[in-house]
Amino acid sequence: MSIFSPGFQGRPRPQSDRTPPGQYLTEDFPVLSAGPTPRVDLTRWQFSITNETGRQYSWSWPQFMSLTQERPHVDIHCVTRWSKLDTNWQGVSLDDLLETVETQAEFALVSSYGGYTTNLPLEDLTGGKAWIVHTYGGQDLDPEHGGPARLLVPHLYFWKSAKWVKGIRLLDYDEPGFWESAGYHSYGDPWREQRYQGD
Ligand SMILES: Nc1nc2c(c(=O)[nH]1)N[C@H]1C(S)=C(S)[C@@H](COP(=O)(O)O)O[C@H]1N2
Ligand SMILES: [Mo]
Repeated sequence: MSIFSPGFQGRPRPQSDRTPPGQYLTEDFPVLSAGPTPRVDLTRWQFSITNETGRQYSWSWPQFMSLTQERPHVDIHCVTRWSKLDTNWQGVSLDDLLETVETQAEFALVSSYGGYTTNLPLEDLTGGKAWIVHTYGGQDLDPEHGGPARLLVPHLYFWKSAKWVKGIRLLDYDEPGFWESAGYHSYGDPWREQRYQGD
């Protein structure tokens, strides 16, 4: 007989030591979009990084796809409390995209086809922590999940991972994006439960 009585545990066990506080695990892949899904033709698709002096660095789809491809295997955490473990993506590291970019900027404002924006420190896009991904689970990224390509920054809440990513502006000052202007936390670390301003 077990000496542990399931009825008398002090507190619920976390579902995994990879589940941040206040999150529950899901096997689904919920779609969260603040507006309609933009359709972006690959012949017109362009991704650009603009530095603080206004200099623009751009990649067409073939140029982007010819860069070194990485396969991040990561856990993702949405501020609406679902977390999904072991997601598999393919894309290009921001380290590679930023390699030729001249900048002293500290902040980044990411923008999407469709108008969505989100901000983060430039430091959080470098050091092997962020990618522009075009494949999920071995398939082309669904338009609903951000295809043709989205940002993936899994160490922050998933609203920072802009779908249908179009460009990144590097700035000397922090400029809040769409959800950050609506009261969401400016940084959004799921392990510190930084959901809303003041958390
Ligand atoms: N362009 C754009 N990117 C976005 C969003 C959005 O509404 N528009 N929603 C964000 C939020 S709140 C989350 S949780 C994730 C959801 O990604 P998914 O729909 O692939 O699960 O995308 C983020 N990126
Ligand atoms: Mo979200």
